[in-house]
Formats: sequence, structure tokens, C-alpha cells
Amino acid sequence: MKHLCSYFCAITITALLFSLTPASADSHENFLQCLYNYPENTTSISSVVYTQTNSSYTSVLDVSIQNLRFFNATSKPVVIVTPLVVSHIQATIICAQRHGLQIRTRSGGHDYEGLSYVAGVPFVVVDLIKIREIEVDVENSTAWVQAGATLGELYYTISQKSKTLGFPGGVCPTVGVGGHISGGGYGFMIRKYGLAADNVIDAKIVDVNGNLLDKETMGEDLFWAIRGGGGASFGIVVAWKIKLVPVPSTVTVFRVRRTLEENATGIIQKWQRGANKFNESLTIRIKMERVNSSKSGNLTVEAQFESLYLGRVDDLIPYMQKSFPELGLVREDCTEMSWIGSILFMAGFPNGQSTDVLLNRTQSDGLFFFKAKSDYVRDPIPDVGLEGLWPFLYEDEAKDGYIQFTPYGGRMYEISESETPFAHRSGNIFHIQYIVFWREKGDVAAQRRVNWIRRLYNYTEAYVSKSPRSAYLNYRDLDIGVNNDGYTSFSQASIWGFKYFGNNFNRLARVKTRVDPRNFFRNEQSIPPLISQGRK
Ligand SMILES: Cc1cc2nc3c(=O)[nH]c(=O)nc-3n(C[C@H](O)[C@H](O)[C@H](O)COP(=O)(O)OP(=O)(O)OC[C@H]3O[C@@H](n4cnc5c(N)ncnc54)[C@H](O)[C@@H]3O)c2cc1C
Ligand SMILES: *[C@@H]1O[C@H](CO)[C@@H](O)[C@H](O)[C@H]1NC(C)=O
Ligand SMILES: *[C@@H]1O[C@H](CO)[C@@H](O)[C@H](O)[C@H]1NC(C)=O
Ligand SMILES: *[C@@H]1O[C@H](CO)[C@@H](O)[C@H](O)[C@H]1NC(C)=O
Ligand SMILES: *[C@@H]1O[C@H](CO)[C@@H](O)[C@H](O)[C@H]1NC(C)=O
Ligand SMILES: *[C@@H]1O[C@H](CO)[C@@H](O)[C@H](O)[C@H]1NC(C)=O
Ligand SMILES: *[C@@H]1O[C@H](CO)[C@@H](O)[C@H](O)[C@H]1NC(C)=O
Ligand SMILES: *[C@@H]1O[C@H](CO)[C@@H](O)[C@H](O)[C@H]1NC(C)=O
Ligand SMILES: *[C@@H]1O[C@H](CO)[C@@H](O)[C@H](O)[C@H]1NC(C)=O
Ligand SMILES: *[C@@H]1O[C@H](CO)[C@@H](O)[C@H](O)[C@H]1NC(C)=O
Ligand SMILES: CC(=O)N[C@H]1CO[C@H](CO)[C@@H](O)[C@@H]1O
Repeated sequence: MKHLCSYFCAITITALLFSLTPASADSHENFLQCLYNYPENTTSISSVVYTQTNSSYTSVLDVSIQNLRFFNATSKPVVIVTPLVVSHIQATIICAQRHGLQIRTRSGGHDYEGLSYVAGVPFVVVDLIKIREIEVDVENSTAWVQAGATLGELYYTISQKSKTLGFPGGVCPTVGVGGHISGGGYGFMIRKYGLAADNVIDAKIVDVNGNLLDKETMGEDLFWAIRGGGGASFGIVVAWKIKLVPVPSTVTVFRVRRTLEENATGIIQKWQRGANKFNESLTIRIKMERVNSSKSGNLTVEAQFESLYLGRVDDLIPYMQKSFPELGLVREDCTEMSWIGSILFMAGFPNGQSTDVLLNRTQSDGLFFFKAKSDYVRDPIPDVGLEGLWPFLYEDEAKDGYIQFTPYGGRMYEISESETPFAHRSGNIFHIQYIVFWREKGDVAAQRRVNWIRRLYNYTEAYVSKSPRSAYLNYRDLDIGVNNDGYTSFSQASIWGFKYFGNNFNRLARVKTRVDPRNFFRNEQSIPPLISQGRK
């Protein structure tokens, strides 16, 4: 670990006096000078610093934007830094404080509300796109993965080294491990192995003082906080050490579709009562969207039952006949493949697609505008509740929207609520995501979709978790509450904080108070220190 103290102490007093002052154009220049004068790697950092006048600025900013809603945001960073080494991160953290700029850290850029690259104050984006090495240790079933790597890069690299190791993370290969793992992270192995964050065994983070810390030096509480509490409130995560999990060399997948005419509602009813109790090697997720009925041509709802089974089809079919006969699964619906093949299947790639597509950081379907929300369900939704949902999907706004149910149970019930900041464990039967996509530009088009999803969310209130109504941090939703601009009080943050973290929110605030008492790392939904902070 580098000792930056002499440099940092020299500026601490200035930072204290000026860090709360809005930045001016002059201070941008001063910020750059500070970076270039930083004790280490002063020459190499200039090759990764982009100001708004740089011809590459726009492409560097846009390359990781995953939601068109924030594509032409008016509040762009004054500078983008794409660090090559840890000292570039340290320099940026120190100099940004000294010159009154906030930091937004970006790994994969999938934040649903664009918080990793949009801010209403003068700010710097630290984009970790060049910090993305992955080292797999097959002998010990572990890997070090740097924060700027994507899930696709991680899964690909694991599969190159072993056919019987995997990692229980999310489904979309372009998602960055920096945001994903620090916010929880789940995919089709959630019932067997829990969340991505549940499988972290060490981490490296640069804190507000510019110190590079690992599990030993950061302390138990900070190591706890960044495994589900979101990294952005605490520092810049550089790398995770993760536990790889055993997967069979052959797994089985299926995706079967049932419309309302084919008794989808009845089958979902049965699923709600069984899916969290099935063998934990089996995860069956449901995606509901509208389709034209093949019988009448009228709109109907189709439920897609998508599943990964960590075993062979010969075992799955009799198990399904016994446990979930209502779905009517037959052998022809199923495909046996490698675990990495299942990653491609779930990500929607056609059969026979080469694995190296996982290294491509561009979304294969292109970009959309989107807005999403999440919920947790503790008691089965009655028929009348489901039947009231379907008309929402018939509305025009829902043309490219869907509702997704992910079952809990298995490993998720074995981990206590307080073991990590992610509190949504036992008691939850399943998790819901509502999402709507559109391609039409403009505020009117956006407002229609946002209104639709808000009405839908209002409708489901009666059927989901209450007091507080829980939400998943990685499906970030600013509708559930935000910090006041530039001023973060615990009571204001409590409005959204208990929804994401349950009672763990209190402990997160205590960790924040210890590691970043002056609240440098802040955003619309950052954890507040217990003492009120900010300008004013
Ligand atoms: C298409 C798509 C599919 C998805 N699929 C899944 C899924 O299957 N399962 C699931 O659980 N989630 C899924 N998500 C949600 C995803 O997990 C979150 O959006 C996640 O936060 C994205 O991480 P990122 O690094 O790509 O995003 P970013 O936008 O880069 O970051 C997200 C947040 O984390 C902070 N952050 C990022 N990197 C760091 C770092 N190194 N140190 C500190 N803070 C950091 C950012 O500042 C921001 O607040 C999906 C999202 C999208 C858009
Ligand atoms: C910024 O722009 C200048 C001139 O346009 C160029 O020489 C420099 O390399 C650019 N910086 C980066 C990081 O690309
Ligand atoms: C962004 O702005 C450009 C230039 O005005 C425009 O051509 C483009 O369509 C806009 N994109 C989005 C997603 O709004
Ligand atoms: C496995 O871990 C042990 C103990 O940390 C270490 O000594 C060994 O080098 C590791 N194996 C590999 C292949 O890195
Ligand atoms: C629909 O599913 C329910 C619950 O699984 C079942 O009881 C009912 O018999 C099914 N109806 C039809 C018409 O198949
Ligand atoms: C669950 O399925 C796995 C894989 O087929 C099997 O090894 C295990 O015994 C099953 N567990 C139970 C409790 O049935
Ligand atoms: C469904 O029907 C509508 C109206 O006839 C048509 O515009 C639409 O393209 C159809 N959708 C699909 C997926 O076939
Ligand atoms: C299709 O919808 C129309 C209009 O709602 C309705 O009159 C008709 O009966 C429906 N057809 C079928 C086969 O359900
Ligand atoms: C990556 O994927 C995008 C979208 O599918 C495609 O246009 C592009 O050609 C791919 N890039 C490479 C290097 O394969
Ligand atoms: C929310 O739902 C309630 C009934 O559940 C209804 O009375 C109210 O009008 C709805 N609000 C909005 C904004 O749709
Ligand atoms: C001490 C230190 O971090 N040196 C790094 C400076 O930057 C180059 C790459 O530009 C690295 O290779 C060095 O390790």
C-alpha cells in the first residue's frame, strides 16, 4: 500500500475549507493541475484524462451508457478519468476533494437511474473500463476480478479455465461487477448459492483519504457494507476476490410459454406456492408480457417459465412431474448444455453462439429508454390480484414492458437478514421486477411510460411487502425517495434507505460515519453519515 499521507495532509485543511464550495471553471483547471502534479504516474495520467474539449470526450462518456433516458443529459461531467492503475484513482479522489468536484464512479454503466455518470453538480466520472483484469485460481476455486470487468468477461474467463466452476451473478453479460456485486447481484443460481455479494471473500477499495484498503485493513464493518450496500457511498472498489462455485459439467435449461388461454394464471398460482420450496438446484423464473393470441388474434398475456437446473434432464422430468405437473414440462422443452452455455441461453443468444460474444460490451439488442421498479412478495398474490395485473399489460405503454418473478428459498433463506446489507431473505417468496422499454424520443413518450409503471406499482401495493415496501438497490428507483440536493440527512435518507436495506440501513449509516464522515462520496441515494452534512 502506498503511503499518501504527506501529500494528503498538505491539502487536508484546504479540502476542509473549500470542498463544500461549488467548483468554478478555474477550479477545473486547478483540478487538472493537481492530477498532473500528483506524486506518482504524473505522465501516464494525462493520457486518460478527458475534458469537454477533448475530441474523445463524448465517445468515452457515451460508450457505457445503458439507458437512453440519460444519453443526452445536460449535466455532464467536467472531466472523465479512465484510470489505468490504482494511483490514478487515488489522485482523482484527492484532487476532486481539493477542488470542489464530486465523483461518480462507473464500472459497467447499468445504473437504472444513470447515477454513475449524471449529477446535478460539477463532477468527475471515474470510469473503470480499463481496470478489468480477471485472475482465476482453479485450484482454490477463487478469482480476483477488477471492478471494471463485466459479468460476461468474468463468466467467459472462468469457463476458459474450468467446466465445473461458475459464479452466481446476474444474467446480462454487459453488467459491470463494480456496481453489480456491491449492490447484491443475482441470477439463475440464486437458490443454490445466493447473491454474487454472498460469494465475496476479499475486496480492494480506495477510501476518501486515498488509501488502498483490503479486507484486513478496511475493517469488518466496511467489508460488510460494500457487499450489498452499494459501493458508491463508501469509496471506489478496485477489485473483488470471489469464491467460485461448483457447477455440473452438464446442466439443463428450458423456456416454456403459457398464455392466459393455456391457464397461465393457474400455473402461476401453483408456482407461487412451490417455486421457493423446490430443490435448490432448480430456479424457475417467470416473465410475463403481452402477446397476440394465436387462437383469437386478440391480446393475451404470456408467462415464460425460464429455468436453469443444475443437473440432467433425466432427473428433472420426473422431479417436475412430481412437484410442478401443472406446467406440463416435457423432455422436448429442455436442453442439456454446459454451464457457460446456459449463460448464453439465458442472455438470449441463439443456440450455437460462440462464447466470446460474452466479451462484447455492447448490448446485442441495442439501446432503449427504460424505467423499472421492484418489489418483494411475502404471501401468494390471489387470483383476483393477478387478474387485475393483466390489463396493465394490454395498455399501449406496455408494448415493450414485462413483469418478472424470481423465486427465493434455498440459500437465500439460510443467510440471516443482517449478515450482509441485503436484507430481503427469509419470509420473501419471490422478487418482482417491473420494467418498461421504449424507443420513441422525447419527454412526452417518456412521461407516458413512467406514468404507466407508477400506476402499475400503485396497483400492486396491496399484494407486496409493507412497512416498509421493500426494493432492490440494483434496480435503482429514484421514485422511492432521494436525498436533498447537496444535503444528506439521515431522516430524509430513511425514506428510501429502509426500503432497500431494512434495519441494515442503521448500520450502513454508522459505517458511513466512520469511513466518510464529511460525506464526500454522495449522490441522490447515497448512505448518509449520522451527522448532517453538505453545503448550506
Ligand atoms: C440490462 C440490464 C440487466 C441487468 N440484469 C441484472 C441481473 O440479472 N441481476 C441483477 O442482480 N441485476 C441486474 N441488473 C442491475 C445491475 O446489477 C445494476 O444496475 C448494477 O448496479 C450495475 O452495475 P454496473 O457496474 O454495470 O453499473 P454502474 O452504473 O457503473 O454503477 C452502478 C452503481 O454502482 C456504483 N459503482 C460502480 N462501480 C463502482 C465501484 N467500482 N466502486 C464503487 N461504486 C461503484 C456507481 O457509482 C453506481 O452508483 C441489470 C441491469 C441492466 C441495465
Ligand atoms: C485530448 O485532446 C488532445 C487534443 O485534441 C489530444 O492530444 C489528447 O491525447 C486527448 N486526450 C486523451 C486522453 O485522449
Ligand atoms: C441526443 O442528441 C442528439 C443531438 O441533438 C440527437 O441527434 C439524438 O437523437 C439524441 N439522442 C437521444 C437518445 O435522445
Ligand atoms: C491456493 O491458495 C494457497 C493459499 O492461499 C496459495 O498458497 C496457492 O498458491 C494457491 N494456488 C494457486 C494455484 O494459486
Ligand atoms: C389451471 O391451473 C389450476 C391450478 O394449477 C388447476 O387447478 C386448474 O385445474 C387448471 N385449469 C385448467 C383448465 O387446466
Ligand atoms: C436436488 O437435486 C440435486 C441434483 O439433481 C440432487 O443431487 C439433490 O439430491 C437434490 N436434493 C434434494 C433435497 O432432493
Ligand atoms: C399483434 O397484433 C397487432 C395488431 O394486429 C400487430 O400490430 C402486432 O405487430 C402484432 N404483434 C405481434 C408480436 O405479432
Ligand atoms: C377479441 O376481442 C374483441 C374485442 O374486445 C372481442 O369482441 C372478441 O370476442 C375477442 N375474440 C375472442 C376470440 O376472444
Ligand atoms: C458487439 O456487439 C454489437 C451488437 O451486437 C455488434 O454490433 C458488434 O459488431 C460486436 N463487436 C464485436 C467486436 O464483435
Ligand atoms: C392508487 O391506487 C388506489 C387504490 O388502490 C387508488 O385509489 C388511487 O387513485 C391510485 N393512485 C394513482 C395515482 O393511480
Ligand atoms: C507506482 C505505479 O503505480 N506505477 C505505475 C504507473 O503507471 C504504469 C502504467 O501507465 C504502470 O505500469 C506502473 O506500474
